[in-house]
Amino acid sequence: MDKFAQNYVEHFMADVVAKNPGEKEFHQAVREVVTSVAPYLEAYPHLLDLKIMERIVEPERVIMFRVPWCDDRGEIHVNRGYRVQMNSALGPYKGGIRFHASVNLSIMKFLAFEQTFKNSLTTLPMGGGKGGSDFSPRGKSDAEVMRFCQSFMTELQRHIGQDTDVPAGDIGVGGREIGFLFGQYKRLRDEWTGTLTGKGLAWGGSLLRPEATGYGACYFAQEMLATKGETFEGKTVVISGAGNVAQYAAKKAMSLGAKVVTLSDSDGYIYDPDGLDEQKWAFVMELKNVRRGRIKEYEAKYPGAKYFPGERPWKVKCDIAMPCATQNEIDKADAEALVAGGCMCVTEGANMPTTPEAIAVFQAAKLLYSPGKASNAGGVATSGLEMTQNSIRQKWTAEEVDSHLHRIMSDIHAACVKYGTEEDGYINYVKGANVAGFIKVANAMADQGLV
Ligand code: NDP
Ligand code: 2IT
Repeated sequence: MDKFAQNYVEHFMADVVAKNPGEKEFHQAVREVVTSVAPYLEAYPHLLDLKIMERIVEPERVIMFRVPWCDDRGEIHVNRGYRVQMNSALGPYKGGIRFHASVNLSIMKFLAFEQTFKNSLTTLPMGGGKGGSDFSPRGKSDAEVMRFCQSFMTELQRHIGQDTDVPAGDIGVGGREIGFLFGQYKRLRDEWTGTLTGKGLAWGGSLLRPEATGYGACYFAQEMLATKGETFEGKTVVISGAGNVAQYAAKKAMSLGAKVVTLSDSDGYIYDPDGLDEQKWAFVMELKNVRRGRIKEYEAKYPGAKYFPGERPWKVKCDIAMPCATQNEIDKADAEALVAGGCMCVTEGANMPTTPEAIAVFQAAKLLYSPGKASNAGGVATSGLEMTQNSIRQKWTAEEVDSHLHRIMSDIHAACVKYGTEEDGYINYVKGANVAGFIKVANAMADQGLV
């Protein structure tokens, strides 16, 4: 980076930090993007004059609201709900809803900010947004989750709509929660529209939406590997998480001939040296999605596997790592362990799972490394396809959706190569994704005047 870009980033970040005190995840996400785009801004100074960067980090609207609900014993609880409507330059706000005890404004803003560039990369007409609550579905009954979702939607419904803001799932929000949220939305608004995505197949959902994030991440990894003449065949894959993204990343990696040896949750990870197979995968699906159990139960069922409480899987030797749990789950020491273990490719299924120090380790070692906003975009892209199907009141086949998903992931890869290839030929996917995602949003904002 030249002197101008360096100065620009430091001044810009000083303002962002002063204006958004304590929002460390948001600062982290903004710093990464502004570092990537500063040289581009220097080359196109009209974007500096238009203060595009200053506008892009300021959400168009932040909604925070009380969510009171009653548990099965009659005790009253109060959680906080959020919707960050970040940027609508390219389309209606679009992005998931996260229910997790750790949710706060910083996490909502970082996710909405990332979503803006991710959605731009998909090439579909979607702006960026994110929502959620510090409600933890863990240990709650179905009835409690339903009452919470109904209370949450009772406020949220006045801020969303099929042409305004279209939420979907994220951590802690899957098919069950989308069902409860959609039911309450429909009841209050008396309209049947595609205002939420990730819906059930019988009531407006798209085939392959549940699979899309994990499958898309594998399609993206295939493109990355192909730049080195490699494939998934015979590779050992380490995956974190055991939720929606991890489940389908594992399934696709297996079907492409890889051996998936780990899964995890926030309590620990399992290592299965023989790798998952179809039967073990079906056990995980039932464990997580029906019984809502913990991944440690895998060890009791398959004694060849070992459970490591309180640890993350990154010390396990592998060829490919796919973090699919949460933000900042790979730190510098984890990254060093992966590099030392011979890992050649890190493809993010989660949002911002790798700390900046860990990214520096991967890039210094010239690993194939892709940021979530590029490699996990298959989920929101397929949400975009669900919106299209809802609008034209049609349903596409799985093959049709899959071919769109394949093309979109491959186009995102091509955009990363175009904007991220460095002089020595190394593909800097962080820079590529940030610049490619930014250009469209910035130009749209420039075209649309001072709003
Ligand atoms: P799920 O709720 O289905 O699964 C989340 C998994 O990650 C669980 O195994 C969970 O374990 C684990 N996890 C959650 N929080 C933490 C934490 N603080 N520390 C360690 N492990 C944790 O969520 P998804 O699979 O949908 O989402 C996973 C990631 O992928 C998130 O970063 C999300 O933003 C991202 N993503 C999701 C998309 C989607 O379509 N669903 C699209 C694009 C990105 P536990 O049960 O212990 O909490
Ligand atoms: O982070 C993400 O891209 C998601 N959670 C999916 C969002 C969506 O609208 O499908």
